Amino acid sequence: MTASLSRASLRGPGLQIVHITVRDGYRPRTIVARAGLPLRLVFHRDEDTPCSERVVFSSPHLDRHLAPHGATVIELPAQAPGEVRFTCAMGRYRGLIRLREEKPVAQAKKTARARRLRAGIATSLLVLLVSGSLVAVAPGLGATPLVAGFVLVVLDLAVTLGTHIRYPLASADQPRGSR
Ligand SMILES: [Cu+2]
Repeated sequence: MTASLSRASLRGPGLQIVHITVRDGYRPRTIVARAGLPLRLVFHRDEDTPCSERVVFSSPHLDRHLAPHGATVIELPAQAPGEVRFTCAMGRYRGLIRLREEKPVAQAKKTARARRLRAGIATSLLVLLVSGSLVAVAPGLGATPLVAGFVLVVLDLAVTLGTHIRYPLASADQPRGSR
């Protein structure tokens, strides 16, 4: 059983892919994909009725032949958020692709995580600098400031890296250097 709604899966940076079965209609009928990324559609046409011979897209305007009892790959270019309709030549089979922007919330979380990591590293460097200076300025204190500094740095890094490992910064589905 194929669900009537399917989310395009991400394959490495910059590629999303979805498989569609063509038989008495399209399954899934509704596809959710990310806007601004190319979308690869693999049509598996399990019939040879003339009805499903061609698939026509609303955006971009494409009209493609689908091999009977075989797979046909159709690449859609990156597009703005919105809806793309695809139908058979007669308009009897209907499918819909919803192109959505990546959730701004997820984006904001990534930015906040990056900021936390930078702040954590900056704090560590500052603590090392201060404790190092104390040793130089007040030799009477011995190595105490340095030891205390190291303990603080280790604690700080543990907290920072702990957060970082739980929510990795570089998510694989984020295309590098895209606009
Ligand atoms: Cu048709």
